[in-house]
Amino acid sequence: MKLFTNLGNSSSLKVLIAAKFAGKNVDLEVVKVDDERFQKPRRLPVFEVDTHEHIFSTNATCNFLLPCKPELSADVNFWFDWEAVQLQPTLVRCIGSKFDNQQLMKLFSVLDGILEKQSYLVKDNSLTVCDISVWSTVYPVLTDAKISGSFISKYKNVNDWFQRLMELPHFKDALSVFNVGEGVSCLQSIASAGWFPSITVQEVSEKSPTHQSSATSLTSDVSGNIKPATDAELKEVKESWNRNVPIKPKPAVSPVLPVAGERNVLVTSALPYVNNVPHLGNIIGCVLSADVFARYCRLRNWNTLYISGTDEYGTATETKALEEGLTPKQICDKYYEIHKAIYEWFNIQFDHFGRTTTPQQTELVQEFFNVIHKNGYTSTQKVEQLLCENCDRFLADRFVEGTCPKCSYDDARGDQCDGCGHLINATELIKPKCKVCQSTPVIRMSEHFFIELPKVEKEVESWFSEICEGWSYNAQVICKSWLKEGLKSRCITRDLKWGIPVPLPGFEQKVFYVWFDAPIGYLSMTKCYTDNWRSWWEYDEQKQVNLYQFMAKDNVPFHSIMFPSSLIAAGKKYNMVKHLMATEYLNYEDGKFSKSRGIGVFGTDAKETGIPSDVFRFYLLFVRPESQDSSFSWIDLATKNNSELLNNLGNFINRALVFVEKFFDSIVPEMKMTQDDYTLLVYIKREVSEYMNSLDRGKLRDGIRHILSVSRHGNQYMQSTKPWFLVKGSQEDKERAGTIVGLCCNISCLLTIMLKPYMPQTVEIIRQQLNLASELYVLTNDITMFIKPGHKIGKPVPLFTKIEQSLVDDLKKRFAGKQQESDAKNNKGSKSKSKNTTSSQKKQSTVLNVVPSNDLCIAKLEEAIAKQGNLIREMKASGQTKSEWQPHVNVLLDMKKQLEEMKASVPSVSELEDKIAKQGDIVRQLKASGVPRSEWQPQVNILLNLKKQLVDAQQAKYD
Ligand code: B3M
Ligand code: B3M
Ligand code: ZN
Repeated sequence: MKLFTNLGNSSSLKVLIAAKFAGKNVDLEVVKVDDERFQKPRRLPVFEVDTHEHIFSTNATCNFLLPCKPELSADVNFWFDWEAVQLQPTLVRCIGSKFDNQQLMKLFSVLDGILEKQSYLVKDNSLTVCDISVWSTVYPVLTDAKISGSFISKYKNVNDWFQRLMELPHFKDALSVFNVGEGVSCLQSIASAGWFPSITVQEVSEKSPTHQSSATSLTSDVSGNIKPATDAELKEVKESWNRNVPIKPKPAVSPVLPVAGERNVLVTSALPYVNNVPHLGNIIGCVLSADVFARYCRLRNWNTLYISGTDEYGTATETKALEEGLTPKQICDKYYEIHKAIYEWFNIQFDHFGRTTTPQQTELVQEFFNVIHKNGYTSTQKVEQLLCENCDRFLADRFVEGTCPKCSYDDARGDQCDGCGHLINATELIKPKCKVCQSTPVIRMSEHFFIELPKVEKEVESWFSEICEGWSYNAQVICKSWLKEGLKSRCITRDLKWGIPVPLPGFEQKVFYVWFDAPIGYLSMTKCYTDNWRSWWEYDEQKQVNLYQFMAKDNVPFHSIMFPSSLIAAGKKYNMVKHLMATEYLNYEDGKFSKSRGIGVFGTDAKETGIPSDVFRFYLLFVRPESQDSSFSWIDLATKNNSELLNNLGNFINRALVFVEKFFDSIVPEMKMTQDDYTLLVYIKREVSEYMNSLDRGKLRDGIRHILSVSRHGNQYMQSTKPWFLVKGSQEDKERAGTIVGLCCNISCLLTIMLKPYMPQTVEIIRQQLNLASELYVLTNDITMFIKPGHKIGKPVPLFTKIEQSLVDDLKKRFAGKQQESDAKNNKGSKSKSKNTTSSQKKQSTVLNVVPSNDLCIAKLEEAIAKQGNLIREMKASGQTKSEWQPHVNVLLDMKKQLEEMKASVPSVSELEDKIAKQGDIVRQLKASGVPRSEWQPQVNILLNLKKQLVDAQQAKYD
């Protein structure tokens, strides 16, 4: 018997200690992690039994070397599972971050509680093999000079037990045979050897009320133990396994149309603005989430239509066109293709991906406006605006510059002065100039259309209260806050060129505000897809349509208030949004995605990383900011890939198929199911039900966790039944092995079906390996035999590749920001002669780059901006030339951009609600303690300020 391990891998201690106790001789060979012999799958330690069979699970090895008394085996197995599924993965996830996180604390408290009552983990009060396992796993933490202190003081019982065992001769012997060193670097060795088992479902604690039916309720009790299978459950799976046949999906039709008496689902994703390359946060916020959901609907055999496209009109497009020296139309054409290519790479399966710059859109928008106008839901008002007679256009704020009325800075923009920071009104600028042609604009009154939201308020309110239950929690909160404030009339026209013309005499020069036209894009794009588009959008008692709209939360007011108002004002009964699914924001590493600073991964970059799009899809869905902000991190992506995809899911499927290939000539063997096998099916069926429950409610990230739980059950089943031993045994044993692997093939097929919404390319690969027809099967709540004995499978090949630390380091660097480049750009205009300026500039920017974005950071940045403004004023006052102060102005502009971006990321609603609750407590306590007003008033001010921020956060960026 021999143990292969890499250096410092403390998981190997388990095996060595168990061997010492068992008095068995185990040879040790220390190998490199990339040793050829241990790449399929890549993991260490590996235990080689005399028969040249390998055992990958260290717990299984321990059990093999030192079996426990049968009456203790249930308890011992509990701890083995706890160690492998909870403790070990949690620890590995702490690498590179904090060890005092909640999850780990929870686990240590459990351990401490047990060891307070008894001297060893199992009640029997003698050392068992699971003590050895857990001891080895906590070893890196409790021997770490830096972190053990806080653990020892908090978990005294754990530490006492740990030290007591450490003194035992067998423990000492093992440590002297294999010196792993001390501290958390051992965890690094474990992680680098690919051996970190999977993560539990329980890690997500969600706050929103719709989440209270927690992901684990059906499958496990409060402490995470699996609930035993009931007789009723067993009976049910037995019947469906033996009797039911899997259902084929209905053939794809085009165009898809709603059918009377069937479930019809219309899915939309917010229409991405055409003038930018979307980043991963944008992608998960809309098109990818909607895609996963639409794929799920198709998997259920529902009539599903998924519509999206680019949002192309508005000032932002005009600005971009000026920037790139192209026409707005050229910009749209160029970026439409960029968007399309990105979504193709991500395998977003739209039924139609359209654009808002189509004749169909113009016609529909004008028609809508005419009806709304005719029905009396509009009004007009005159507003003052700057007109450039030379360019023949009204100037949006960002198209004007001039001298600031406050500080006389002469490069002020129409909305804000970069010299003093004051917000200004474009019409107040001294010597205003058209940014395009430099001529002086004149002030003109311009008449605009408003939509009279107060007139539809009651209807919106009653509609909302009827259907809001199916909305994501944040969407409900945002919509409620708008209704509470009361709806006001909103301007729906603009003095722009790039938009849909207002079809009324006297308004020929005006276009519709982009947010008035964009949502109508959903309808016009459907119209481009089918002439029968009305059957999707107009209410029909017989053909009910469920409309699901996916978006980031800043789009909620437009979809929950503005667009429904337009539809109501248009008088016909339309299918209005039934499920508004809004995400929070995705951050990049510790900060925000930022185009201007080149931070983060943008759609076009993803391809270049060499990581398959399915892995991006999987990870983005895994961290989908469903009820709070979350972040994309490379190390986390690598960990999830290596532990969940490779070691859990991929490993299970690959083992099952390789086994059929190797021992059964690639023919799925006969299955003689036992009670144990049906019990496994009960556990799996529960996960399938929960998966469907989650996805029905748009909880896409929970869905993934249930898939991973299925393969985890599969792995545990294989691990405990050990077909690799059985297949070498008696005829009966061999038959048993056949049943086990036949069942595992069927579970692999089920997993493939469940994966369909998430990882389409991987599904295709597994399907070929299973040698099944391309349409696979529909997902139902029944566990059926998908693959019958006698079926010949294809060639199994590993599904996933390990992502190495070196790639992580590389990618982290690559997307950390192109500060240098942007510095170079800033300097371009100024031909700076002084090297000094450049380097101080660089320093400043780098410093700002690393400050995390939070309140403190905003304050600091504001301070820095004020300083920078003073510096520039001084330079100008002392008569320095433009080429001298221009670089500093560039820095100032850069800082302001950062500030804007930071402010745009105001804390999330839930964060603010927490803060407000805490601040309220402070105020109440102060008042109750009888201190004078001068002492509590400042705290009250903070509270009021927080409340204001809350309103802002809910309504941020909507104008
Ligand atoms: N283009 C905003 C965005 O991409 C906007 C959505 C329109 S949906 C009708 O965030
Ligand atoms: N953000 C526009 C405005 O008041 C506002 C509402 C959109 S109306 C569809 O100028
Ligand atoms: Zn002009």
